[in-house]
Amino acid sequence: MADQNELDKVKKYEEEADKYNASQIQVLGGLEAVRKRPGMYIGSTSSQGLHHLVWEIIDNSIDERLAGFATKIEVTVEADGSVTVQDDGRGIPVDIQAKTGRPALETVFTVLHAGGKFGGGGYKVSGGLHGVGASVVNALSTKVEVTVMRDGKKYFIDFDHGRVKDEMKQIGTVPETEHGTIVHFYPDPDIFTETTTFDDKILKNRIRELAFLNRGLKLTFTDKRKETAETDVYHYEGGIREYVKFLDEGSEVLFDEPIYVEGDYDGINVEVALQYTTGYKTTMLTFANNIHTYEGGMHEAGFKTALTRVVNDYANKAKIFKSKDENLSGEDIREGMTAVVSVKHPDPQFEGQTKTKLGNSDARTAVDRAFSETFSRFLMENPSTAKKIVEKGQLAERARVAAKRAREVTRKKSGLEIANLPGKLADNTSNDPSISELFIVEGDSAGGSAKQGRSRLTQAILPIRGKILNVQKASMDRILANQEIRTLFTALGTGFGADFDVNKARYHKLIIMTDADVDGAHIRTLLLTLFYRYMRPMIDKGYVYIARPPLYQVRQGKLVKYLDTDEELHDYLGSLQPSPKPIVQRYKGLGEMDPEQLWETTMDPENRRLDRVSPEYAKDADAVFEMLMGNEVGPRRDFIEQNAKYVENLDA
Ligand code: 28F
Repeated sequence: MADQNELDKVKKYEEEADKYNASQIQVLGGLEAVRKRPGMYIGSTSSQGLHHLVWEIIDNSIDERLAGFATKIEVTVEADGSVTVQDDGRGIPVDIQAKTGRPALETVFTVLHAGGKFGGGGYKVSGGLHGVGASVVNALSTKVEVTVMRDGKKYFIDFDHGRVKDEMKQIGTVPETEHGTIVHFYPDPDIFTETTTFDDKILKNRIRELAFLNRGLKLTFTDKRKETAETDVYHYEGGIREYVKFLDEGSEVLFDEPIYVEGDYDGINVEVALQYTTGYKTTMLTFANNIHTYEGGMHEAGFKTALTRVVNDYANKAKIFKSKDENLSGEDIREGMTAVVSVKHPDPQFEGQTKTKLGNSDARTAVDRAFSETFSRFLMENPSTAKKIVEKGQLAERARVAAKRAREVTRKKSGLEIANLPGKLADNTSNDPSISELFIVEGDSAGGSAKQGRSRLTQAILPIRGKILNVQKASMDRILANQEIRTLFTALGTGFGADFDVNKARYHKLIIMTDADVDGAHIRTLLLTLFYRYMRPMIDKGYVYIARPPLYQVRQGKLVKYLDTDEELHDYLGSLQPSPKPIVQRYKGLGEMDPEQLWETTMDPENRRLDRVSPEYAKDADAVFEMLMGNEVGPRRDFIEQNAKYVENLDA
């Protein structure tokens, strides 16, 4: 009989083997799950999801920065369209882990949730919306190559569709001063079926934002797809102070340097930078762990209440106000303000429709405490600036009250109530907003087809005539005076300006349906700008969509197929039998489709493709609009010259 010691050893060995097998199964199971439901991990497989891969890899470098090691992150789009990210951190550990018997580096890329979340110390900043990392990128790439430099040695491992191709090995030595991680990946076109092309504008914007949000961190961007590849460097010693200056570029400001506050409260790092312009536009950007919190949340609430309280307290103490009933509203105090609020929280809770609302209530207290003390001191020490801020608020209040009175009068006169919705609108019959959709359709003829082809219960149609709007010249004022735009607000039922209430929206889907040409792109830019400026909560709630009509119809006998690009058409025609002869129709516009075709291709919830408009996307449209409206002729001419490319970008 074997002694107890021997038996224990065998048992232990068996347990280890089980553990190992279990972990291997989990590996395959985990990455399979990612490939099966990519949307669960990266939001979608559209252009948005594609770019999410880059954000995940950069996030890991940022984590290494926040842990106190990386100082530089280089992002490169290679000539073949793949992406490389390199940091100068410690390098991902390469030692064999006791638990799995595998190198840590391999595990980071093959086990779901293994990477990025450093045990103890640092912030668990990575993860973003979906709490995923390197392994998700690996699961969704045909090829990933990782190079690690650590302790004077250089290691390499590569992966094929998420599986180890060549085991990790040392491939050389480097000076001890050279350390870090290089990740080179190829997104899988079988997953990203819409596009695998990275958009340099989207990449640059986010990289710049990260540079502002992580002061002192050096980020670079190189696009080797261009003949003359240049490297853009993003490096801001002033951090969000420079962000505020950047946002205020070209505007007159109230004080020399933005007010800046930084503090740590209960393990929450808080930064606020604030400036006032002499104009009316309010810009308040809030971030939690480098994620833009479009829906706001506790950090934003803390900032707003602190700002309102401190300004009112000051005005009372300084006897600018004779009594408390002169206190200004927060909205009036914020008019003309540009502010960036950034918190880094050890355990951020993201809530809301688009998971961009910070739910941690301790963030409210932290921002309030950090900001109010410094800001009230600033007001005491700069009485003339303080007076300007208070007077600006008073002016905003007077203007608001006057505008409200004027609105009430007009409303009574014109009686623009839902009871008499204008004739252009073909409303749907349901009163349930959650199933109601409003299609904003370019052109009367497409509008006519849409009205005939739609599902009456759920789909309302509002035709918009692009010509009237004349996007390139119309100012926002003129656009708002446009009858169809006013009809849109009336139909939506949300009210306007200060009265805007997203909870009153009569439709939870607002669908822009324009042609896939330059005019269509213009009108879409205009509408998105309008929504971004005047219906922001509709976008933040995820209620705004873009319909994607196809470009081609191929008919072969009874078989009908719709296609989007020349390439798809080519491939599809190649796959067909030569007879009967396939008939190809190219749609020049929505107006060319008959009601059945329009329904089938673009409106039928079973078949159609809709892109949800993200706040970033709308922000970009707003910037394009600003550019088109600007006085500089150069950019506008460039835009018109490159418009074909632009349409492609919008579609990406
Ligand atoms: C281009 C992308 O991914 N950089 C990274 C590190 C550093 C460490 C680490 C990463 C170890 C076992 C999880 C090093 N030394 N750039 C990157 N740099 N991950 S990812 O650790 C990951 C953990 O499982 C690191 C000491 N501690 C951590």
